Amino acid sequence: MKIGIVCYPTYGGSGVVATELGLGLAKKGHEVHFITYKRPARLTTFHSNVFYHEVSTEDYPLFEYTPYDTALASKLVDVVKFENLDLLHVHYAIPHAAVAYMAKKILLSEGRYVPVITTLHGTDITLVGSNNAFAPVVAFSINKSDGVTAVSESLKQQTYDYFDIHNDIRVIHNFIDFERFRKVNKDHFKKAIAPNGERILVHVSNFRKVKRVEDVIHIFQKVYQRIPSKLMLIGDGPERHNLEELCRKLGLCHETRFLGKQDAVEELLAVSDLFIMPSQAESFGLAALEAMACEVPVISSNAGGLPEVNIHGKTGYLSDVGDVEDMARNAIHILENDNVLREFRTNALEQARRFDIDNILPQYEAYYEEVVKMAVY
Ligand code: GMT
Repeated sequence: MKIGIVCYPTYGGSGVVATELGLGLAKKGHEVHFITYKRPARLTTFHSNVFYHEVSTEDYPLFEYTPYDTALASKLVDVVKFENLDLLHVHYAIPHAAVAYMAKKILLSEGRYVPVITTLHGTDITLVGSNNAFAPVVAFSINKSDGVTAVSESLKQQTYDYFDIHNDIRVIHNFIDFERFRKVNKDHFKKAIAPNGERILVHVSNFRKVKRVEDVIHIFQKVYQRIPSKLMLIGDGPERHNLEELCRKLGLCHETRFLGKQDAVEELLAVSDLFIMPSQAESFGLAALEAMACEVPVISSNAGGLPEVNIHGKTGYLSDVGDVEDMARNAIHILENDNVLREFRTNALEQARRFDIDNILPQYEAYYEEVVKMAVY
């Protein structure tokens, strides 16, 4: 198949999933065309059947805001026609689903039909999408998509709860590539970070308010009072300054490392003992799955789709959002005993295997076939 993928090119989860999906499809022989404003962060090497089409916008004195949506719609029309695409798969509803609908209508007016599949990722529904500024367009474009997928059962349900949706939503969970995410020996890293054999706790995110990274630091403080340990904070974002301040206030600077955005996050996960994800909202929690694939148990909130990934008492523990006492207690339980930690590590890997890319990718391929077949002109 010739597939056009529209996504945000950044390190965020939706862009990562879209890029890894595209690369996986290309490996299986499909021709994949990424259409976005910058080369996707995870598209780092050459693949013979992967193409990248950059959307460029024109600045004009009249525009206070550059009309990216219009430029993207025009690009989609151009690429679908020129590359003869069979399908457009857009990731993150805003603005991609609405823009794809516009492109589809333009193409239809020229006698060319292209089906559109929209994948909902989370904040496009739960935070941004449900905002009045976007809600009518989000609902409309979901209803007008030829196929809709959500990355968890929870997100599917929330979409039906927030909007008047009369389209079917297919759940296709996020996935993991075990060729990349697996526990490898990185003892030199471990020695550098925890020279006295301390336990290593880790958090990876975009440091937005929704991630509640301050809870990570409070949990770490309680763990540190009981068990010699270190904290690695990976990623960057708007809360970073406040978090650094908090570490200073709590006297945890020497035990905490802010590592910024990391490309080879799997190498740091490989030396970690516990992953912390106390999010306010989380449709799936891809970062937690990546940790589990590297045999790292997870302490998380029970928000959104997290219970579909992290199994309470088996791969880690779930607590109510904001209950740092409970999260710290559970973290200590896992970390203070080698045998317990070993068992949680094994379970985490076993659960992660359910989301192996080799199991999930065929679900997308089958869905593509289904949507293309039932296409209504
Ligand atoms: O987590 C973020 O803030 C980034 C966001 C995105 O859309 O880039 O992630 C969402 O999509 C990921 C991939 O499907 C999910 O694993 C994340 O759980 C989801 N984030 C939220 O729901 C907050």
